[in-house]
Amino acid sequence: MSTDQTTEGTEAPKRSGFEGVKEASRWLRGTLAEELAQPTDHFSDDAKNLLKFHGSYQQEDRDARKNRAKTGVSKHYMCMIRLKLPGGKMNAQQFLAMDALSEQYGNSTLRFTTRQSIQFHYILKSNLRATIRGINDTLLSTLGGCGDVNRNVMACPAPLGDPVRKEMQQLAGEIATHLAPRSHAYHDIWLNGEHLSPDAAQEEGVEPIYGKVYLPRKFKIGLALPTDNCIDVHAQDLGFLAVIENGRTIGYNVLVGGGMGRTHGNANTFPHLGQGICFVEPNEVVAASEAVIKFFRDHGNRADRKRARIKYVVHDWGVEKVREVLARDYFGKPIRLPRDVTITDVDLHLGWHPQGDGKWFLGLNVENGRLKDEGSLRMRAGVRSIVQQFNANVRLSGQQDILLCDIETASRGAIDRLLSEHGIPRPENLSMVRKWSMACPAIPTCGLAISESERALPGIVDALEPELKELGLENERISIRMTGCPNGCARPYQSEIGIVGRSGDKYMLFLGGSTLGYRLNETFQDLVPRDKVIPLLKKVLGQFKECRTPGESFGDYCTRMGIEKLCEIAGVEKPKHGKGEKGEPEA
Ligand code: SRM
Ligand code: SF4
Repeated sequence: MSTDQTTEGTEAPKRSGFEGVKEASRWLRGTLAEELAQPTDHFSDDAKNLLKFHGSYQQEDRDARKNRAKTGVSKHYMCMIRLKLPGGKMNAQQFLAMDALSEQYGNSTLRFTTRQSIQFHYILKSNLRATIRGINDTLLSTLGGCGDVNRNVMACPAPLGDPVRKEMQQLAGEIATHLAPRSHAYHDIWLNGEHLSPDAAQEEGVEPIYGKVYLPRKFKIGLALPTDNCIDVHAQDLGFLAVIENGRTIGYNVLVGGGMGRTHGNANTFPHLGQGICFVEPNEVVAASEAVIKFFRDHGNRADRKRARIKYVVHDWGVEKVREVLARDYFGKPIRLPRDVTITDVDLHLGWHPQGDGKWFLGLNVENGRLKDEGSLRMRAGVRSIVQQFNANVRLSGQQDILLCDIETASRGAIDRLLSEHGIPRPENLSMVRKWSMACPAIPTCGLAISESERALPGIVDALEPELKELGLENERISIRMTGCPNGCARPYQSEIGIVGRSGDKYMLFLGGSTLGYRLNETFQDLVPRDKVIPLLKKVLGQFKECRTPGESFGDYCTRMGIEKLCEIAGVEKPKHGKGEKGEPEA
């Protein structure tokens, strides 16, 4: 036990207020239906929190806030809607329907997320039901997109037809179905009692996996290959890392306890990498998911939502105890230890690739996941044309990009021309650093944002590109991830350069992660004004160029040097680690 807030104790601490709201919600109903029927522009606090389980967040247009406040007008309320899209997979018709819905009810953009899903922004409360119905009309769903349940299940999206990926993609769907909430509330509220699946038709009142109070907090699952960790398996609450022999998956190492979120100034919150607990065979994956979820349901912290993720149970108990309790109480049989597996690569899946079935897929970089038309870059219109004309099925990656799939060889030329007509750059013409960058939405939609992110990172990359070129580092794979607050939605604590909103236009800089996702970075500097980020990085990159060992990556170099030395190189003071600001717990 290393912190003062252990996840077990003799006397149960008082449950957080939201636990009572969930329990009294009549299986996620609360007052949602009544409030939807009222001609108001926003929900009450309790309804707002239950709304998350249905895949939507109530937000406020933060750009409009100042002017509205000046003129005495109240907040501009609106909703974000998040799909549940296992493995990021949808067909051409579904994609086109999402695109049309964003035009009809949203802000004419689609936001591809870091978990292979889609978010709609700027949906008015009065349009919420119509949008969710529209989504369900295409047989997609938002149920469990957010809330204290299992979230979108990730799996490598590449449609390569190899048995390893095929199985992972299928398992992603099976896990998602198995762990979906069974309450009828979603169908009753949004679809007027229509039942889409046999699961939904089960007896009311039965949540056999979650129980009445659902989980203590969100829960995230992902499956990855050691040769292509494009979903950041160590960031998942529950990660399955394939163990492959002779081109086939013989089983999966089960990693438990990954997560990024931390709170500035709170040492009891920190990012944490998933730890190897056991090995399971492919046919045990769904049962193992249920077992770990139930373990979390019973042992997660229900008193303090800031410390409620499964990573804190793993950290506080240690791997041995988690393994023992899981085996005894949840697997009901002895656990096999994880195998030796090393992650060796990550593929962004950009550019043209043969699928292995005579067809092709084209991976396109969507900067920070925002599919929009802006100036001469008409990415949204271009993607829509390709999907429409060539019936391209769609997959989204965990790096916020889009894969257009199942394309005939004969169509490639016409598609390349469409890219040019819409000003869409070929991935091979984009800089490495832009391809390996990600930012979260932050301002104006995210209520938790302290600083800009999605709107700031393109400018930072613009400034970094010429510096890297001057240093001859333009072909180096350097991942840069930015978030508007420490919650870590773009997984910044795993990247080689992490930029995290700290206070207005000032950021914390982190260095030393790995593009492969198995190492956390460390705080390099705190409270860095946005315009000082590049000058600071430039000094370190210059030394990297001079002093790296052959083939050494920027992240490995920073780790080898250590933060103290990097600060010396940059001519700045070593950061004083405030509580929880080191990227690792202090205790
Ligand atoms: Fe996230 C909350 C956006 C992936 C950690 N996240 C939020 C909210 C809903 C803000 C809120 O609670 O009011 C953000 C909505 C912003 C907006 O305007 O749209 C938000 N998170 C996102 C997305 C859209 C970022 C993106 O750039 O794509 C991602 C949606 C994923 C999806 O499709 O399901 C997203 N969020 C993540 C990830 C990455 C991942 O899961 O691989 C993380 C880090 C991993 C983890 O969970 O620890 C992440 N989001 C958080 C946290 C911190 C949780 C914690 O344990 O402390 C919050 C805050 C919270 O839950 O209280 C949060
Ligand atoms: Fe919002 Fe923070 Fe997540 Fe960015 S990291 S979307 S600012 S919660």
